[in-house]
Amino acid sequence: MFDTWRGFSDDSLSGDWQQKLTVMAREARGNILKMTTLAASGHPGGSMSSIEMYLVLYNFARVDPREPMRDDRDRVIVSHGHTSPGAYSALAAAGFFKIEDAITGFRQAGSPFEGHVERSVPGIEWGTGNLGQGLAVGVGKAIYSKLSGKGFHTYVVMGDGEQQKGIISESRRIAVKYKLSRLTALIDYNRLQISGDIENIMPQNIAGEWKADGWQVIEIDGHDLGQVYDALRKATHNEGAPVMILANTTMGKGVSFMENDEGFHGAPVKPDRIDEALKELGIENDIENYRERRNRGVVGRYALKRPEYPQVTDGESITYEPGDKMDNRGAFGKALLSVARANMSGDGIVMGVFDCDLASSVKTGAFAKEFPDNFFQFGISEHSTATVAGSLSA
Ligand SMILES: Cc1ncc(C[n+]2csc(CCOP(=O)(O)OP(=O)(O)O)c2C)c(N)n1
Repeated sequence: MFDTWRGFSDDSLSGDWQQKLTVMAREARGNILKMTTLAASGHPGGSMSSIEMYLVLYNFARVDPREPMRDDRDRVIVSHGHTSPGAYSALAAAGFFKIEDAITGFRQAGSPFEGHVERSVPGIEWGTGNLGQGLAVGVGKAIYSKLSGKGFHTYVVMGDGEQQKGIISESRRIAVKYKLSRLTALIDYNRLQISGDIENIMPQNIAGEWKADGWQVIEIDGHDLGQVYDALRKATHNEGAPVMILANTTMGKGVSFMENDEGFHGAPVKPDRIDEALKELGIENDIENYRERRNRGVVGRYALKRPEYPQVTDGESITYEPGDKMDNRGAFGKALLSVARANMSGDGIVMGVFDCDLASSVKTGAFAKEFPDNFFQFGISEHSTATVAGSLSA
C-alpha cells in the first residue's frame, strides 16, 4: 500500500505528526492570506477556521496525491466551496500540487484554482459554491461505495451558516435510512456567516437537528489536531449510524485582528495590513515574488486521468405496434428493466434508481422488485435526490 494511504489506522496522532501538522497549519494560514491578498478577493475567514480539518483529512484519509483519481480512494467533499483557499493550501501540503501554483493561479481567469472549488484541481471531488449540495454528493458517493463493494469512506466538510439550507435535512434522513455508516460530515462551527452571527440570522439547533434525524454527533475543538484526528478515526471505523463532527472553531483563526470578524468571511486582508498578519503567523512576506509570477502568465491545467466512461449496452428493443395499448410510463418502466438486465450482471455497471414517492406512477416497481438493492425510495426529497443521482452517475 502507498505510504499516504493511511485511513486513520493509528490509534491516535503521534507526537511527530502533531508537530508536522502544527507547522503545516501555520504555513497553510499564511498561504491562505497570500493567495487572497494577491488576488484581492476570496474567502480567508472560513478557510482559516476549517484548516485543521482539511489538513487532517487530506493527510490521513485513504487518498493518494500521485494517483488522485484511483477508484477506491476515500472521497473528501468540500461543501462550503468558498473555503477554496483552505482546501488548496491543505491539498498542497499533502502533496497534490505545488503551493506556488495555487497562490499564483488563485482566481486568475483560465487557471484551475477557481474561487469556488472545481474538479480541475487534483483532490477536489466536486465543484461546489452553491451551498448545501455537499451532503447529497456524499450520499451519492457512499451509495456507490456500497453498491460497488469498494468500501471507501466519504467525508463532507460544511459550513455552519450552510446548515440553514433545506436540502441538507433531506440528505441527513436518506443517509440514516440507508445506514450509510461510511459517510461522515464535519461542520465548521465558527458561528459566523456573511451577515454576522448565525444565531441572529436564522436560529437553529444544529447538533439537535442532526441527532433528531438519527446521526451520532461528536463535538470537538476544531483547532485541536488531536481531537480532530480522534473524532475522524472514530467516525471512520464506526459501523452504526453516520457521524457528524461538530467542530467549534474561530473565523480567521491565527491572526488576532481577523478573529471573529465576519468582515473576513469574503474579503482578503488589505495590502497595508498583510505584513502585520503574516508576521503574527511567523511567515515571511514574499507576496511580491508571486505577483511577478502571476503577471507572467496563467497556471496550466492538470492532466487528471479520469476513469473510462462505462460502456452501456442497449436493452432488448421493445416494439409497440399501432394497435397496442401502452402508456408512456409503462413503456419507460419496461425499458428501464431491460437496460438494467443488460448491464447489471457480474462486474457490470453500478446502477441506481431513485424514486420520490412515485414508483407506482412512473413504473419503476418492476426494477425495484428485480434489483431491490439498487432501488432507493427517498420520499418527497427531490432536491437531494437530483444531486445524489448526479453524484452516483459521476
Ligand atoms: C445556495 C447559496 N446561497 C447563498 C450563497 C452565498 N453565500 C456564500 S458563503 C455564504 C455564507 C456561508 O456561511 P457559512 O456556511 O457559515 O460559511 P463561513 O462564513 O463560515 O465561511 C453565503 C450566504 C451561496 N454560495 N450558496
